[in-house]
Formats: sequence, C-alpha cells, structure tokens
Amino acid sequence: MPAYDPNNIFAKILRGELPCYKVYEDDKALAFLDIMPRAPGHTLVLPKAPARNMLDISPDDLAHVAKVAQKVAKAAMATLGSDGITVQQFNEGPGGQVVFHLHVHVIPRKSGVPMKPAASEKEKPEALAEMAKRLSAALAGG
Ligand code: DGP
Repeated sequence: MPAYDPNNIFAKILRGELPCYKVYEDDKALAFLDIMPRAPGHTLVLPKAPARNMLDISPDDLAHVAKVAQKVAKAAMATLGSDGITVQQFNEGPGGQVVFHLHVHVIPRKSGVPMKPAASEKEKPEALAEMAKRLSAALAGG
C-alpha cells in the first residue's frame, strides 16, 4: 500500500487550508458534509491522525471515528427525520476509495428514496450551509 500523502484534499481541509461545511469537531476527529451528497445530510467523519484508510489507522483512532459516526447518525435521525442511515467506508482504489485520508460516510436515508450515484452532483452552497447549521446544532446539543 502506498504511504500516506499529506497533500490529499482532506488533509488540506483538516489543516484549514481548504474550507468545509463542518458539523462536528473534537481533538481526534472532524466531521463535515460531503459536497457531492448521495442523500441530504451525507456526512464524512475523519480521524485527525494521518491515516490513509482502515488498513493503516491505529485501532484506537478507528474506534474514535466509529464513535463520532454514531453521534452523527443519531443526530441525523433526530434532526432530519431520517428513516435509516447507511454507513460506508472504502479502502484503496479497488475498494472504491477516491480520497486517501480515512473517512466514514454517514448517509441519512428516507424510506423509498434511493441514494444518488457516488460523487455525481455537487450540492448548492446554500443547501450545504443550511444542512451544516442544522446538524452541528443537533451535535452540539442545541
Ligand atoms: P471515497 O474516497 O470513495 O469515499 O469518496 C470521496 C468522497 O469525498 C466523495 O463522496 C466525494 C467527496 N469529496 C470529494 N472532494 C471533496 C471536497 O473537496 N470536499 C468535500 N466535503 N467532499 C469531497
């Protein structure tokens, strides 16, 4: 497996060099909206540790990402009136990974509504900003 590349797009977001629609942050993880959501509220949860994917992350950092993914899933269920949540995580190109900093997709689902194809359509900035406001308020407990 190739080494971690600190110039990947999510590393730049983690360093604050590129913007994101943040929904949650703590000392070990960051969660922000996917700009090409497969469904409204589609969120990516990342470790702050420089891990390429599940194959090189420490078990403790992976466990923390899972905890944050659960928080995001619960917030989406409570706030967006979701009927279910799809969780996805891809490892290496043949495993479906495109951006090589580990991320877990948390995708809120509505009954009878199929997911859009992956990375098929960029969401409008206003819609992303509004969604980030709703989810971050729910995650902050407000
Ligand atoms: P994958 O590595 O296959 O899990 O897919 C990467 C995902 O990241 C895909 O759903 C689209 C999303 N994405 C790509 N570039 C950006 C970006 O610059 N910002 C955000 N927020 N999401 C991105």
